[in-house]
Amino acid sequence: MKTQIFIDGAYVAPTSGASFDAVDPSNNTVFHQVPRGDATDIDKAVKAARRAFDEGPWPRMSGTERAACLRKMGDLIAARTDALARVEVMDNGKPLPEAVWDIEDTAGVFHFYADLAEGLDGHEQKVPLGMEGFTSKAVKEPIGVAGAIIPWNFPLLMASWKVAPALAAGCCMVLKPSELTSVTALELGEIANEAGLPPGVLNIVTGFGPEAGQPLTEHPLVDKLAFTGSVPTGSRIMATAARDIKAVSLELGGKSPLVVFADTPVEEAVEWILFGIFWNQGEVCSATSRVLIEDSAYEAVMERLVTEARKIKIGHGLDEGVLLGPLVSKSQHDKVLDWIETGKREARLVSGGGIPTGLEDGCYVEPTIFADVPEDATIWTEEIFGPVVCVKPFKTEEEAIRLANDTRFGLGAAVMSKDLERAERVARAFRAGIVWINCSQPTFTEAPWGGYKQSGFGRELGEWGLNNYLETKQITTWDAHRPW
Ligand code: TXE
Repeated sequence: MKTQIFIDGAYVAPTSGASFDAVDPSNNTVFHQVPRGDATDIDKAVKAARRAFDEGPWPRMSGTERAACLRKMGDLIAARTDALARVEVMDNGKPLPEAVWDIEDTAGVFHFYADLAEGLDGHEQKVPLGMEGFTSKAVKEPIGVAGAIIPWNFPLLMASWKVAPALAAGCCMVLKPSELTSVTALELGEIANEAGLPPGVLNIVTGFGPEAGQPLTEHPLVDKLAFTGSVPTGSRIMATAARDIKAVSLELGGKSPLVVFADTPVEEAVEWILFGIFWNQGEVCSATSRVLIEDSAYEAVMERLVTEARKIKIGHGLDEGVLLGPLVSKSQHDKVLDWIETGKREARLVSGGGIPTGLEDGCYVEPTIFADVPEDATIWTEEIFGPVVCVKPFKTEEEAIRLANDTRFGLGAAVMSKDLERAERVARAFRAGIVWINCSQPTFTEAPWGGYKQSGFGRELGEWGLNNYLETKQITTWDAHRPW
């Protein structure tokens, strides 16, 4: 585990010499010291990235050359899967099998963007013009120096969603991981060096939001900011970026609905509700936190949901068979428990709602289900970001769509029905960027990811993720031999 930040291809102590605690949320003990970067370190990192972009080889290499490096990074991450996953369990709390998925996915993201980098070679689009004597084409170029600020729910995976496409595009980057889960991100420096990434292309500065994140958003040499996190921080970043017109992409929170029609087999509905909200402790931006069930199926689905939720094994992420680990931190734990208290006043608690017996030393919360939640209840409208689901019956398709869309968020939405025409109709009616039919949450590196409304803008993953880091340039030529 690294104890220094990574700037210009080397691990260096932060200027202040200070560090902060990495805390294991399963027992609230400190397991590591993370370097506490600040504005001075961010300035050094941004200047290193700027030099690497303006003078270094990276943006001038062919996509195929960059791809070789990205592919190697993917291979090196894959080779360290077990070690990185175990650190992720300690830092974030998630169960080991889920941490292993994260790391495998992270390696996959680097491999995917290696392929897309190759695709950039020779990529130019002829633009037909309405005037003779001129020819025009559009070419893609890297946007420049990118600053990435990421959250704590999928620590290394969230880094890869930004680092891999940025590097594939030819950008240079400064990455600021979440102060709650910085440990695996710091390993990326060593991996980058082993893969032969030129110095300065990737820089990693750990630290707190106001101390390290804010200066990155304010730095005049940064061209583009990519952020995943809360709405208030996203709003602040957008406002800061507006000062000198930096490009921004934001992936913010959600309050994602799942609409279950009565023709869905009860077991299938329950399986996807459980996965949708209790996977990763519910600390998922697209988590199925609101469930709408057609009233004729409401009782049956609720009964099975409660029965199955009570069977979920809660415990340390490294223990066999555990499906629900602790929440990421004491403050997130307190926040979720506060929401549950609010929920008890606003709706009917039908399962969970407390700290599991015997696990009082960690940040554990029982899988919690609220039923008959009124549409003006704050637990129905606000993101809780924990293992808490709100359920409500509906009568008609129109009502389900209205309730599903009645939110300031628009990240995920899901519908379950054996009538695929209806499912498709509802999917199209959702005002959300990611829509699932007959499932909820599966995420694919190839497919666009991002939100409508206050869930942000810009799309990550797939070719859309690459476009976030590309400029489009028009090159128009006058054929001097032809009349003007
Ligand atoms: O988020 P923040 P927090 C939601 C979720 C959660 C809540 C708060 O509801 O309970 O947000 O989590 C950096 N300038 N999501 O406090 O503050 C910070 O250091 C620049 C949803 O962790 O948004 C971290 O790296 N950067 C979400 C990152 O922003 C700043 C995932 C996220 O922190 C900054 C996480 C500043 N002024 C939380 N202040 C999702 N969409 O998946 C903080 N940061």
